[in-house]
Amino acid sequence: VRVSPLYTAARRGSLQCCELLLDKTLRDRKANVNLLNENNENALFAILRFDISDNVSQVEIQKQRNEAMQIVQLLLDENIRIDCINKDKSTPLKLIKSKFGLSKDKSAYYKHIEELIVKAEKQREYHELMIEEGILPDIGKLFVCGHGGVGKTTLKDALQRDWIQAKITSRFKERCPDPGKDDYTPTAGIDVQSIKLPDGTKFSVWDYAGQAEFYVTHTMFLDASTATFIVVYKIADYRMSEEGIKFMKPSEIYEEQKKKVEYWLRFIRSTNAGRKSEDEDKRPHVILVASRADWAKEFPNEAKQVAQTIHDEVQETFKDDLKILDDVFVINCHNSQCSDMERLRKILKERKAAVLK
Ligand SMILES: Nc1nc2c(ncn2[C@@H]2O[C@H](COP(=O)(O)OP(=O)(O)OP(=O)(O)O)[C@@H](O)[C@H]2O)c(=O)[nH]1
Ligand SMILES: [Mg+2]
Repeated sequence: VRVSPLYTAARRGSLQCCELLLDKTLRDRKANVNLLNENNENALFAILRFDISDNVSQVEIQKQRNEAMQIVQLLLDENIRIDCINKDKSTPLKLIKSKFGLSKDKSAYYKHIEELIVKAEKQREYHELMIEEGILPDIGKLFVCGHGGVGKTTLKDALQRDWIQAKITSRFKERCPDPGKDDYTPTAGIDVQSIKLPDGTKFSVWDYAGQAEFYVTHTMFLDASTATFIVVYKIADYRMSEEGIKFMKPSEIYEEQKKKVEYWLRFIRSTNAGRKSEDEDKRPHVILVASRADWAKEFPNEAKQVAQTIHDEVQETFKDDLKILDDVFVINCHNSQCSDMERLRKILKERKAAVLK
């Protein structure tokens, strides 16, 4: 029977053996991660077929599961084929699904593995897209960053709506949720989409999930000198406490929001390491957008002031690496026809024209 050492090691759940076989210093003597066994299964199937005995202690079970998950991640990092089809016409993901009927505990374990695989799959799709996008130089690139739930996807949608669409969709898209009512479906990974502003100007928008720094590689910002980054943060917020919802004014969350903005600016800067430019125009251009303007409508001056302060402070901190535009935006991301949204569109268009030149 033809079985590769890696398959056997994974089948037995031996993390140490898998690591040895895939050790980078082995170079071309390293195990081939995609070798198949007689049933056309690669090592990803093998680790899914690794059975942990029920007759050992809980601690031991947990330890073995942890190791198994590390093996899965190791194989994924080595670019193992996720779409491998065995003789029964099954794939690793299908095999996992067949395990969901098991005990609660076991299905949680397989769900975890499924998550790892799906995440890797997304990451790979995204890399492919990146390569395709690389040959579309005529479209301005827009990267929308910011923590989860700040309003990136909402903003991206609103930018595209003209007044007719705004009217048609006003009952749901233009309506903004109250504090505590803003639950939503988070963007998974990165959503790359080609959008058109109402006047027809096109952009390819890279809408990140709040957690997307995990997906980002340095190569994606190779042409950051021509890209535009929008960093979104909240100008007002709320906390859930035992007494209910506690509303937070701009001045109360200023420190926290500034930290978040700085986090993304550092992130943008770090992915551009080594691309420092003396020429200010060649630095990554960043637009700061504060969302949830509607929640701060009782303190419009405070909101403007806090946004301006955050802007001025980070502009100073990052002045050698990033070009943070002078414009300050405090926006309700649902309101596609407000004057700040219109001003944002105008800035984006100018930026694109400048890049094309
Ligand atoms: N009131 C109000 N709600 C907003 C605003 N912007 C976004 N929201 C709400 O906030 C929630 C999250 O918005 P999204 O645009 O999906 O957030 P996101 O930044 O894309 O989140 P991730 O994809 O998880 O990173 C949704 O319920 C939106 O309706 C705003 O300006 N005002
Ligand atoms: Mg989103």
